[in-house]
Amino acid sequence: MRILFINGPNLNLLGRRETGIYGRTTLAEIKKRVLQRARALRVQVDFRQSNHEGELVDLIGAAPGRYSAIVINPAAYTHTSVALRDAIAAVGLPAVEIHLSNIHAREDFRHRSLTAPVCVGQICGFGPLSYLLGLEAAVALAKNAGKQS
Ligand code: CA2
Repeated sequence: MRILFINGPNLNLLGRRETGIYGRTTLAEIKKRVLQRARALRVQVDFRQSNHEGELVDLIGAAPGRYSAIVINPAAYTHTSVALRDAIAAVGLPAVEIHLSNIHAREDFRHRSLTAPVCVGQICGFGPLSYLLGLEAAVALAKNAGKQS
């Protein structure tokens, strides 16, 4: 089983700026933790980040047949991107939306997610743990989808 992790714009800056909101853990460290947990679960993970909306759309579009589920932190595109929403809806793979911060406890413009309605669910507010919870959810969803097909 292969799970695709997708990270949106500016998440490459994690751990270096805005540490009051996002903490001191870098994306490389989060990736390490996710891959470690994936090994224990005996699943493969590809972990990607891009600052470009079109690249994120392409990653999602290329996922069917290669991955069983998607875990996505669309970052700022969560709140703006019809293109990402349409891409997730189009591929028909189970997707889990994750966020480090609790977007519902922040500015009003972060309360709305365009992408969450086309995901199975959303995990937010747990810091780097959101990624590990996202992995657990994706593995469970992929196993379940396998049983039905
Ligand atoms: O809490 C999350 O995971 C977010 O997806 C992070 C996004 C934000 O736009 C969403 O509303 C919630 C921001 C990612 C950029 O992270 C930075 C890290 C360090 C310095 C600047 C930005």
